[in-house]
Amino acid sequence: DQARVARALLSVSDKTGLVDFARALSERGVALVSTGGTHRALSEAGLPVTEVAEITGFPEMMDGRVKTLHPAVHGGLLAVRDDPEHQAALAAHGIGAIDLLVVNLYPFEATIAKPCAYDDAVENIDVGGPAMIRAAAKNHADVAVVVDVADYGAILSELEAGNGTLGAATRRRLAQKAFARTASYDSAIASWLADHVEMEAAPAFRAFGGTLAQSLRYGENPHQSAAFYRTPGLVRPGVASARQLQGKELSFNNLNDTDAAYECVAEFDPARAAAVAIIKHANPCGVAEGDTLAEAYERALACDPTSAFGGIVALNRTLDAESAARIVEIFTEVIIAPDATEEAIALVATKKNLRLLLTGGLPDPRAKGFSMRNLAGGILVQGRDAAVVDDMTLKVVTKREPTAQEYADLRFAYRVAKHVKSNAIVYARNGATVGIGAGQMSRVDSSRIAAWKAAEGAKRIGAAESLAKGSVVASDAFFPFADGLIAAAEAGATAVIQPGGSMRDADVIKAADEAGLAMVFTGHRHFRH
Ligand code: 93A
Repeated sequence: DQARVARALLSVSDKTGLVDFARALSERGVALVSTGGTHRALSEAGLPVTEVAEITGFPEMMDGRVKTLHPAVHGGLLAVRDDPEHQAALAAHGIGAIDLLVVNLYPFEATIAKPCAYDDAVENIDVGGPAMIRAAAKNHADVAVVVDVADYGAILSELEAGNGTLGAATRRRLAQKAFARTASYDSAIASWLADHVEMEAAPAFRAFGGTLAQSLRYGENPHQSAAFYRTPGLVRPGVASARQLQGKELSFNNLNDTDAAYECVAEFDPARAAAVAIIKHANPCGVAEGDTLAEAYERALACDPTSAFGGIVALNRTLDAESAARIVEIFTEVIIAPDATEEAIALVATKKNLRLLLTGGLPDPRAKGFSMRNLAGGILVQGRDAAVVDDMTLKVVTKREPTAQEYADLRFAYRVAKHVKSNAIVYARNGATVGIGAGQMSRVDSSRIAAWKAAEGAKRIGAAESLAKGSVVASDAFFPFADGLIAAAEAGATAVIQPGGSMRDADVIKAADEAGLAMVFTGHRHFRH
């Protein structure tokens, strides 16, 4: 599937390697056509070259804004070689086919990289170049398009080897590169413009391919603009696919927190137990399992009822009347569940502002996917944290092995810890969190906060001992020193789950043995920043 290159159109801003490339083409017998500046460079080098104005019958006009935007150019690029009608049109209008297009665009990115006037940036938006690139790339069945100076050498070698022809695979690869180039060019323009307009939302993401789901009134704070985009080809059930049955419009923070809540509760297999996660500021303030959702909610709420006020409640089973009745008793922003009974829906309806989101299913915690966040001048992309404790081999490192109940609680606590901002420390007992320490810069501080929460919980219910007594503790990353672990033992934990892998693991294991703790290593860290 070779295509002969008889005629080439060259129109380049960056003239690096141009003359050598064009000379080699010319020596192969390829006829050359080019735009003003490119034409000048080639004729000065003594190469035979036709000016594009000669072909279009129009001079380049309006400061070069209109030079190649003409049927004589686009017809030559888009005509299908084995379509008789297309060939007849070429003949009827005296248009010559173009087999090779060589274009690099006005240097928009380089222009805005330096301080520049607004109008200079605008003038450096190439219109005719991308139009030609897209036309040639669309017609890659017949046409080759080169957008990168670095490809000149390879093209010449292939023409040499192919006796003046280029292969179909090469033309397709070049077309892919061409569309990638025009896409990144346009997103550079859109991002630059975003800095010059009051945006409803970041256009960079629009360029990435998201579809606008909701214009938000504001972002994390009222002075920030915001929007919510759906990822194309969405398959994960969750906030983005949810049906909102009632309540006020969701805000940026609601959406963010609801996502955190649902991803967290999705770690708990609904076939094993009912589970509820209550989230505040993207951190769980109580997670629990139970025989029923109402029981799970009660136990999750008990962990930290103060923080749960104004929180998001996520459930792993169909919301029933019993649990709905309990949830509406305190101020809650959002309820999210796979489904809800008619009775539950009616109960939630008594709270006009409370949002109820139904998703039809739980997201798979093992799903691959990716997550993104932006930083100044770029975007960080990573695979989801799809590691699940049930798939991990738990290595007992202490003299004592956890009991069956401790094992169950260790796994429970580790599932929660995955969804707590680092440094994360989670105390859990009988399938419910009793103290969560989140987002501290020091692990020992997170341990202290979690232990303090457990002690507060005991005071609240008039218990003599901290709720951490007889609990297990999970840490999202290894204990770098024995101190955090000793703090956990003092708080009353009897077993520990953590990734392991510290230089001082031996010290930490020794401290655990001395305190009579059972400890397991997972080999998987769950940082979440
Ligand atoms: O101003 S344009 O958008 N209008 C056009 O019709 C057009 N055709 C080619 N810019 C256009 N070009 C661009 O001119 C090419 O993409 C290339 O970057 C540049 C080459 O101009 P010259 O050959 O005059 O140096």
